[in-house]
Amino acid sequence: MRIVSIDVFQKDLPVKNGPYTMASTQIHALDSTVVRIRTDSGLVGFGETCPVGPVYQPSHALGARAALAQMAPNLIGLNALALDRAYAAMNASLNGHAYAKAAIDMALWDLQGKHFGVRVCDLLGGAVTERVPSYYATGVDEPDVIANLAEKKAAEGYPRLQVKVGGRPVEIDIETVRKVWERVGGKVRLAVDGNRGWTTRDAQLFSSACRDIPCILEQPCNSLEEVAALRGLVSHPIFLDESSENLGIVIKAAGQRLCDGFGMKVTRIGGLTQMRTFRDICRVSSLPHTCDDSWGGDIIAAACTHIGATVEPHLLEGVWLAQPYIEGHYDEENPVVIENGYIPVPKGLGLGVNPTEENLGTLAACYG
Ligand code: 0XW
Ligand code: MG
Repeated sequence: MRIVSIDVFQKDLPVKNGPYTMASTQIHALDSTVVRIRTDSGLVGFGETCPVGPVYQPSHALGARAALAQMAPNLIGLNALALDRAYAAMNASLNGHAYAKAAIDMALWDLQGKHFGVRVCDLLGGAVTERVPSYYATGVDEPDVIANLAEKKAAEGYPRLQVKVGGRPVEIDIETVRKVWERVGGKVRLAVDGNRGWTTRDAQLFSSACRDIPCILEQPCNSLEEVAALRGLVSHPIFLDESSENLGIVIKAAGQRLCDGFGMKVTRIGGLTQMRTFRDICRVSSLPHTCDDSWGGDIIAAACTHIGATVEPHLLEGVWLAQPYIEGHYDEENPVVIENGYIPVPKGLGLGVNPTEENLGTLAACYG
């Protein structure tokens, strides 16, 4: 099955009730990139990458499409089933830019599933559940606003909540998490995500002020070194998110026990091929983790859900989807949705999401 063409689409994803506020950025609308790979067998595969603005991570929407322009011509004619060979061709065309390679990788997994007549979760080792636990991430806002939202989301059935902090005095973050815990304590699992916004001083102040609240601290500070410096100084477990940029860092962090888990993004790590390796490193290291992306539509949502479905339940912290913050779906017959805090695994072959032409956005480039 040979790759005959690669189409790249630009898709706007406005934030419902936006903006979405994190420690260092406010998000009003997302610029997503959808990839469609056609093959000589007639099968078509879809992938997506959607940086959550240009500040969250070293990735941005225009960069994704420029990287695809660099790589796509060198993929035409390759065997779509030989994923590692295709990945090698991407690496030979462009150094880095894992988040752009992820869109191609995702589309190839989709094609492989369709070719063999199975779902992507089957290719990845098999689903341990058909209902994957999700979590809801609040933005940064006033303590009472976040406490009300947390109570509402816990009542909807989410088994885990992530409260965003950072970018303001840590005393307000402490008040926010205290108020959240008063409302939802014992009902949900709690993560407190600094999105790199705290100093090590802030993290220590928070941890001692909230010693009685069982929560994990996700990417509290900017760098891996700052986060590692907190080990032994704070009483809460620490997860890496933004700092876990590639498998090399994951291996180092797991081997040297620099963290207690990860908030992982499928596109940041380079797609489902890398995500499978990441999952296995975490399994042998007994490290819990999420299977998320920074943002994205149904294609990314399906990819996160398929890999999340294959993680041993005691190690899966949840699969975050942008779906509650987005209007509409790419494939209205097979939407990927959160129902009472859990995501049904898509039933169709491959990723199980086949966008209609009118939902793909604007055709930005064609290769092949
Ligand atoms: C909550 N998320 C998965 C979505 C936002 O893009 C940020 C991210 C995170 O955990 O940092
Ligand atoms: Mg995070």
